[in-house]
Amino acid sequence: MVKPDGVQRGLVGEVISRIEKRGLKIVALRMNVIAEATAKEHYGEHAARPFFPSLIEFITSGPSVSMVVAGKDAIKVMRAINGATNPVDAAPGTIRGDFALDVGRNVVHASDSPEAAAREIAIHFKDSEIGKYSRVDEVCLYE
Ligand code: YYY
Ligand code: MG
Repeated sequence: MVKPDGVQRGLVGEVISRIEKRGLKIVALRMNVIAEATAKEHYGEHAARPFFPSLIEFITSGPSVSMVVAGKDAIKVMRAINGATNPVDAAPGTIRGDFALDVGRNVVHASDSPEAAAREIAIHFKDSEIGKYSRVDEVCLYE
């Protein structure tokens, strides 16, 4: 997900470009303003944390871009592309390490496990919205 700060800062293309160039396949994509109830469900694991109210306020403050990304080790690779949660600790070359400074404005979200990915995808997309296709470069990307 490109969060509202990423959209406002014109980073949607940059994020998508990094995902595509890495070889990961975007199989669903939408821009919308996430509803408060949806945001609370998405970040449910953090409900008791002190930053939860501001996180929900921020994530619903404007349009974000949600995606489903597929490919070899997609979850691990996506987390690595994004970088550490706190951008101050994120390595240069990662999205957060290149474009962010504040943990509350860290540009992107990615699921952190297969279970989380299944849960989060179901929150944001219907099955029928997820495309099934091959990219022509898959013959070069994969051994
Ligand atoms: O999965 P990831 O986004 O890298 O971090 P989480 O620990 O799941 O936290 C979700 C989200 O909450 C984080 O991207 C920013 C925000 N947040 C915060 O504002 N302040 C913190 N101390 C920790 C997290
Ligand atoms: Mg997380």
